[in-house]
Amino acid sequence: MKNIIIFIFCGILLGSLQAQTVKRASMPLEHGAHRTGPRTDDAMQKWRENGLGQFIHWGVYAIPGGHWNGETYRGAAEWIRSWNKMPKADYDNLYKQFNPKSFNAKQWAKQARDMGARYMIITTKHHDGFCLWPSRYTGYTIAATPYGKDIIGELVDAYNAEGIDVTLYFSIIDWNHKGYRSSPPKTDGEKAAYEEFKQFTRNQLIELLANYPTAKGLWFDGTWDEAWIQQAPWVDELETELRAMRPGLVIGSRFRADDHGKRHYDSNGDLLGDYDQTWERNMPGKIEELNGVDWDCVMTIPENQWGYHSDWSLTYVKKPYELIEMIVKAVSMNGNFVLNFGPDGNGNIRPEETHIAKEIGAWMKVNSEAIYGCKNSPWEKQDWGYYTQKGDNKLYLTVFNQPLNGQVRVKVPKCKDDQKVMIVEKAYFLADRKAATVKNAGRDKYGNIYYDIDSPAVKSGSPYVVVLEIKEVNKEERDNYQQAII
Ligand code: JFZ
Repeated sequence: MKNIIIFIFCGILLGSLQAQTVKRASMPLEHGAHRTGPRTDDAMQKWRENGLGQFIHWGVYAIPGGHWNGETYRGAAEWIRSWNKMPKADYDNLYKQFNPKSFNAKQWAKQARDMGARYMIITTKHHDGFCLWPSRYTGYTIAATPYGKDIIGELVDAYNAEGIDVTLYFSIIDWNHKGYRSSPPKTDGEKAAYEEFKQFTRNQLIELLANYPTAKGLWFDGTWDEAWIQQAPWVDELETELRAMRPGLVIGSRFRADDHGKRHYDSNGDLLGDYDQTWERNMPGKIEELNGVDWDCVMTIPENQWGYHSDWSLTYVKKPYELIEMIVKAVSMNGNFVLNFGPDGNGNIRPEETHIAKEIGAWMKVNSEAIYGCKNSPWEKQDWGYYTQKGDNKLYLTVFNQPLNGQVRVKVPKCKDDQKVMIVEKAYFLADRKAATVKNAGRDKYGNIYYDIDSPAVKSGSPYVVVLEIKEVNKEERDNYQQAII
């Protein structure tokens, strides 16, 4: 089993590497991308402007929390059922104990809002098949637990009340359904069972959209099985049906394959779905790797734990500073950053996660203007940090690596119209809106202009933001502005 999992993960890894080196071709496809280029509608624009999201992995795996019978499972806690030291029957009976007494959807939602999350992705059903909503199509749901109440409903209401959009995570892999399989069905019996599984999957998805009319997106997972890949035409039809049910619905690239079994990007190199979903615990180095697509980065705080694992001492754990850098970096390359939380079996968010949420929130409170609604800037990245940009005129410099001489140097891009030059109309620190002094730092041998922003070292060591309001002006006008900024 362990080998199978390693094999699956290697396959997934290769799949995502492929997605990053897309070669464009042109061949007729029946089940390729339905669109080339990013979506332009309001719902997608809202998704794009979110910047920061929260992921929540919660299910019965939170009860063992990475341990069984005094032994520790070092893999991802939500995969503990696949561990040979945990009997399947024991796992499959955990739901009878699921009674998260401390669960408070409003508290989670408030914490997410205070962190600055604009959307939340919740595991409605992970690979084990356990449903956090009372599905009519299986008995293996929250309705059969001592808790009994609809957790997805509670979360959707609480998050929406805080102004946070909800996206429903749904695993196609379902270890609890008898018709589910990873390899393509061969015998008639297997085929019939798989057909039942497909109908079950469709029913559940329609049920989710019907039950939660405010849900903005579906985040699919577990779609790498050969059996599923071979269902491409049927999945394509299902995707169309779901989109028709919910106009504006946002679905990533991890749902269906194309005619030739290609995932994420079709055989012509066009993105399948609305955004690239390959950036799992990983980020592009440069925007050029992205082919102009929308994308999200989903990130764990420990190395690879999504569900609750009680022992984080077994793993490297990210610091708030690193996560803040990832948020800014993602937005600087037109992506959304989604940070995962794994609440425990009682419904508590662990103190380490609460601490991180608070630190990120404190930073976002001051600096979120550099995140929400921002996108990549054409200004060339420098080693002090990242540029993000709003519209054509507002540039945010988030400085992570404070220059020792206190001068944040920027390279001013040339204007397309060579009669024009780019000037800085206004410069200030986002934290206190105090003006920053901008000095002309001369030209290099290629004629590129540089400015230095006089930026006193920030004592807290916290990354800070300088705002530049920029404008293209005619060359002769430039001196007026230079006086203002020197
Ligand atoms: C999957 C799940 O197996 C995991 O438990 C978690 O829910 C995560 C969000 O999704 O794991 C993956 C899926 C895809 C890749 C890596 C791990 N990938 O593309 O590299």
